Amino acid sequence: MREGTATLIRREDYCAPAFWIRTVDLTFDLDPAKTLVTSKMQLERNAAVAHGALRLHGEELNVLRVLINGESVSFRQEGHELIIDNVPDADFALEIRNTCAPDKNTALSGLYTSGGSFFTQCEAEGFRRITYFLDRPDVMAIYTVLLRADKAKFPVLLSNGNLLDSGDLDNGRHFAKWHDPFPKPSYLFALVAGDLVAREQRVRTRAGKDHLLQVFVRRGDLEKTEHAMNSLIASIVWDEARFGLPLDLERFMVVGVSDFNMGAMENKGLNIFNTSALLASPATATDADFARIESIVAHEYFHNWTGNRVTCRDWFQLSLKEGLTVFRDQEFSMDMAGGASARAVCRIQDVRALRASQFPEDSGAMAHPVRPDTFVEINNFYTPTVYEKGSEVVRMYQTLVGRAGFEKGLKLYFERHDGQAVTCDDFAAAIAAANPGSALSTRLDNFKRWYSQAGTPRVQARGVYDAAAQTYTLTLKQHNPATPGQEHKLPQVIPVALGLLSAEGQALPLQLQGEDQAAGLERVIVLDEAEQSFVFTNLASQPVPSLLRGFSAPVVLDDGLSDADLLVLLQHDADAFNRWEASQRLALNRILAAVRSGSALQLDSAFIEAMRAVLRHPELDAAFKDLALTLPGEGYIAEQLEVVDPQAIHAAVEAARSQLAQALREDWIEAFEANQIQGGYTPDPVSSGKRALANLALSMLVLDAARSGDTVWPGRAYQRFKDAGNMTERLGALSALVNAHAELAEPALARFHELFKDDALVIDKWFALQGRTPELDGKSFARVKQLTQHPDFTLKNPNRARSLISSLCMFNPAAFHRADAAGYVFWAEQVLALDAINPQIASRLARAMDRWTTLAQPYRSAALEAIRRVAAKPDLSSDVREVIDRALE
Ligand code: 0A1
Ligand code: ZN
Repeated sequence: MREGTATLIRREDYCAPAFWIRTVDLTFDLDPAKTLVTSKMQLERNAAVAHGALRLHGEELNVLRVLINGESVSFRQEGHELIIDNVPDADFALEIRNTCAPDKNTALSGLYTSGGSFFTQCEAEGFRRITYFLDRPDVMAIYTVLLRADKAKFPVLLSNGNLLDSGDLDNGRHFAKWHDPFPKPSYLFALVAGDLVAREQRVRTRAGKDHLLQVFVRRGDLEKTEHAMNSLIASIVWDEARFGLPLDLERFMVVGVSDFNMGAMENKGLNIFNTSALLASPATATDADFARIESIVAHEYFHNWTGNRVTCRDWFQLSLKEGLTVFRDQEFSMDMAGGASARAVCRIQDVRALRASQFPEDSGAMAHPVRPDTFVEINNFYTPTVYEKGSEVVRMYQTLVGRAGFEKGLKLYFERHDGQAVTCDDFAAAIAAANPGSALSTRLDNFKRWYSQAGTPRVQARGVYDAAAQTYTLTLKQHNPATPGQEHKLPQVIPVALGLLSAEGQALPLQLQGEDQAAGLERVIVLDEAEQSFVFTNLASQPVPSLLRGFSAPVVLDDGLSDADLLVLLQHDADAFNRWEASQRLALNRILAAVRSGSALQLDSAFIEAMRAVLRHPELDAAFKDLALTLPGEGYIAEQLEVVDPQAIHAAVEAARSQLAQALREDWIEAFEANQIQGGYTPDPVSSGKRALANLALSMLVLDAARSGDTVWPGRAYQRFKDAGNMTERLGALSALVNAHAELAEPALARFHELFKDDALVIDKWFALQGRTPELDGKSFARVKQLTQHPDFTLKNPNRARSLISSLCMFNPAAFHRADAAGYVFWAEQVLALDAINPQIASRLARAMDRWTTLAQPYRSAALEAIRRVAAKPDLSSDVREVIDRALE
């Protein structure tokens, strides 16, 4: 969509559609240059809505004919609408014939080609780029799809549902006819046509039904699909066991494509995946890739119920399906991880991701509620707020009604709404109705502010111990800072899971004033006013509070704890999340103090010894040690500051890393040696935790070598890089060399490229590593600029564009925010270049400037100039225009 047609869409303006489309018969004569689409629909006027014209959506289409009940009718085209004024009152048949140009579709929305095959992406509004339609999620129809194509070039023809028929046609063409028995919105339509091969597996579900599972990929990639297939089977088993939700189709297909805007898409029975979220082998994918694939395969599969069987009434309700489905995939990953410690590691990783991406969003120019009130371009709202914060909101329902209560609530939700397009309010009502009298149901209106108020609430906690009365009074206050368009916020419902520890680290029984006895060692208190006090009794000494355990609400907590308190928590807290949190707070306090005072960071021995104790701890898992010893990210540190100087933050973090590297050198050596894995590769949590810690240790040792002049560890890293039996260790060793700017980095990078030059996903890692290399004297930035000229680089492939450009602009603050503004100039150029190819990808890159108003000078003025340069381009896409306008508001 280009300028001039961009309008602000408001949630409060929702109107039911004037027509329903009950069935759609689509015929595709597939040709990359010009595909012919014939759509035969059965329509019915919505009796609840006044008479009016039929207005269909369409973009970049060439209409050939329009028939109603077999007769040609006159129609008008206005902007992106095709309008038919004279429509019968009774039900009628509408036939539209049009063409589209898949080969020219670089936006990757609608029908497009990639690697010589056809794919579709219809969420959110891509179907209107295929044919004219009421392309909105509350219009649900039953689809029958006939595909016709050249048999030699496109031997595999897929669409949603069940295969009815297939066979040969004249002129070397063939056909396949598919029927999906479930009514669905157009955003869940999909087709795939190409030269693909499949891994197949038959499974039997609890009800005794047999199903065929297929994972389609390009020839040569088949051996990289085993992990995805296993993940799919595990997802099917889990959803039946945990929520009683079975697979409802005879056939469930998954397809990989290398040009894709997002991770994957949940089209009914035909999920389409970015190959980066599907393909894995030990030699080419890291532990993190294996984990990501498992979670995305699960996510898309889980959408079959939360998204497809029950869908969204309108796009403002996006978090209804996304927040809930992220919650479900996070729960799945935790259950798959196994024991308490591995579950905690999953939780820590999820929270770290939330803080790195959603917290900045919530305090930046694009801040929006989980259920937004307005948008220009819905594609701009597939955000960490809608997804990850949305998942935290669903998690709070579970915390407030309990696990069993949440399962009951979900059951009622499906009983009430299966087959419907509904709202976040409907979801809240179902969970509350299934749990009358619960902590949720008694405060439902207040709880729903999580959907309507943007911003991350700040919670301040202060405790006062009264030795004479043996009471501890915990006072909690909440405040949600202003966000664009929302000056004043009301208090929200904040469940605070907590425990109290003695100074020696013992868990203390929790008895609130007025209670007859203690209610265990952990409990959830609910803050739902601006300020509340909770009095704990029967405490013989001043306790150390462990608050917000497991990150029980998506808030920023100021608990005012001293270093001594944090050290107690780090050593003794029964909640592994809060042990990790203590490690991060200890580090953060020191880094912030240095940045705020403008002085060089000097780590104290208390901190170093605490870190040493974690590293040497005989019982803690390697995965936990890795997370506790990894310093907070530079973006997260920036979030804590009112005025952000990215260079000062970078300098403090680098100083902390190099001092930790030096002070713990012997311990790093021991950790490295102790966490070697013999035997074959498996991506299980224990092995991947060990590899993560060994990689961290190696990076510290190579970093310290850069200081001391030692050549042994860079040499060992290079050797490990060469000999590694899996990508996690190979990339770990390569990163250690590259990030430390070691001399051996160059030959290692060259060798890596040579080894993997034919594997696009691995070459993406090669670009990303260089895009994210910590800055040293401008070298990292210069390298990225140079790499844009590399023969393997292209902006046309989203994975490749992200691997280099987003790595620099979004994940490498010290290389990006330069005093000479060259980073911002580069950003503006790339946003504009990308916008001409793929507005969705351009718009995501545009968001690198979301937080420009918090930058210190000279960055702030230079950033503004670059944003204005982009804004001055007359024909920006509405995607980029919305982001840029918001940045300038
Ligand atoms: N619904 C998918 C994500 C998705 C959204 C939009 C897309 O194109 C604009 C593609 C995929 C999911 O949550 O997995
Ligand atoms: Zn999703």
